[in-house]
Amino acid sequence: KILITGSGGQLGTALRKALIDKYGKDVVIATDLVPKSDEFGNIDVLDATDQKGLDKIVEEQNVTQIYHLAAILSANGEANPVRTWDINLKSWLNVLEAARKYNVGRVFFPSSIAVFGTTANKVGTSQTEYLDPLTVYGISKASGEQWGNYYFSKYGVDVRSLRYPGVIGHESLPGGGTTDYAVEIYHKAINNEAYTCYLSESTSLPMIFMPDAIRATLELMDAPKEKIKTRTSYNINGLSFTPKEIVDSIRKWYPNFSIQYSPDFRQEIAESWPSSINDSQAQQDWNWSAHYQLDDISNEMITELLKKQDLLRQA
Ligand code: VAH
Repeated sequence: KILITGSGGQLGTALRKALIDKYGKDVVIATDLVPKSDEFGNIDVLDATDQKGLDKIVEEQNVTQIYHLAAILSANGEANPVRTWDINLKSWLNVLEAARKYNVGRVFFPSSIAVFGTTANKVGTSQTEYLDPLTVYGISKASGEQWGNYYFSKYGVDVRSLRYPGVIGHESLPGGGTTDYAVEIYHKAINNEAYTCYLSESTSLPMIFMPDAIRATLELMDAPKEKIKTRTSYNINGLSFTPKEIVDSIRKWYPNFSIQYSPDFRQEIAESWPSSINDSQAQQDWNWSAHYQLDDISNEMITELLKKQDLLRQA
């Protein structure tokens, strides 16, 4: 059985579908704080900070893989730093302990470009830069990577991890991230509404389209063990762009799309992150390469969001 925590989140929603497609509905145990049932089956209730509840599922259901997606993201995380740290680390240590105690085969830890801070080179940020993150979320991911490496080297738990850039997808509305503008903007465009962007127009950030992010995750988890040379986390890149560049792309479909820029506290977070990522080690170790460029992303986001809108109208 495959357990997902945080299955209702932005990545969790898409990963749940991909894992069900790959392994079948009966193999995937999707969990989150809030229950849900849809055409893919149920999302059961599990608070990943509840060690007993997690252990019960792992032991009784003979879980062989865990994808730990439950976390509080960068922007929301700043509202209550100590609570963010507690939730992000307690849940991750629960997962690592369950994996150790019950011999779970593989464990996935989603890290983030948020682990980088102002010391790292901003352009082509490499795998081995010094990590001085400036958000609690980034601190929790940087230390989460170290814990994963520790459980691998001390107990042999097969922990694998990716430093996701900002993820763009149509599957769900993102919650509490700094890169969420790149999803919100498409929702505004298809409704012919103006968008107020909370980052300045020239703020370049590394991003990845959801299909590339999911494929990277499955390719990493399927790679033969001996190919995994990094047990903290791999940089992966999709592409980098600025709000101005995504607006120019959207205007190929919506020429009158209007935007205004009103930077808020998330501008400072974005400026502490890389503007582009070097993922050459992932390319070398397990053959990673992204497929989607910006206009492909705009095309698919607009098409899929319009389809959803039509379905909602017919409902
Ligand atoms: C966030 N989407 O904004 C997440 C991600 C790189 C950004 O970690 O917090």
